[in-house]
Amino acid sequence: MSLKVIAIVLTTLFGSGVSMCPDMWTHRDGYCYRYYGTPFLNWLNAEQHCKTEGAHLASIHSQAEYDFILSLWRSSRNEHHTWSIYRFKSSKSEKPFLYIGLNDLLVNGDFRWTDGTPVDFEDWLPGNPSLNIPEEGVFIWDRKSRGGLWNDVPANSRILKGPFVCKMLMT
Ligand SMILES: [Ca+2]
Ligand SMILES: [Ca+2]
Repeated sequence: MSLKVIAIVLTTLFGSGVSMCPDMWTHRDGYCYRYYGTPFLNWLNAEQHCKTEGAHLASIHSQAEYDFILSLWRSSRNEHHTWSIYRFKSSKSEKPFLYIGLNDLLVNGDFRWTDGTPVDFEDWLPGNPSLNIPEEGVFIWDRKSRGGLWNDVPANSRILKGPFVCKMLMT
C-alpha cells in the first residue's frame, strides 16, 4: 500500500472519531457550524431551519469565534458566487448580511441568543439596536463601518431573506 492509501484508510477508520460534526458542518472548539447560502430565509425561519437540524442560529462569544464565522461566511459566499442576490438595500449602498441567533423577541431591548448561552460579546452597528421600531432578529451586515456590524431587523420580514449560520454542540 502506498502512503497515500494508508493515510486514507487511517482517516476512514479513525477520522470520524476525531471530528463528530455531521457532513457539511465545520468543527471549532467543541461546536459544529454550518453556513446556509440557500434557502434564503428571514430571521424566524432561519432559526426554525437550524432547529430542524438539531441546532440554533449561531451565538458568538469571542472575537476568535466571530472571526471564524466571518471567514466561514466569506469563503462560502465567494465560492458559490450567490451572495449578490441577498444584498441588503439601503439608500446608499447594497451590502450582504448573515443572520445569527441574537434577538429580543421576548422583551424589547433584552437581547438573548437562541441557544441560551450568555450575551458576552456584541458588535453593534452605530445606531443599533433600534429600540423604537419593531426589530427583533440580528444579522451581521458586512459593510465597512467605523463601529460594529450587527443590525437588528424585523424577525418575520418578507423582504430581508438571506443566508444564515447554524451552530450546535459537537456530539
Ligand atoms: Ca427590538
Ligand atoms: Ca436595526
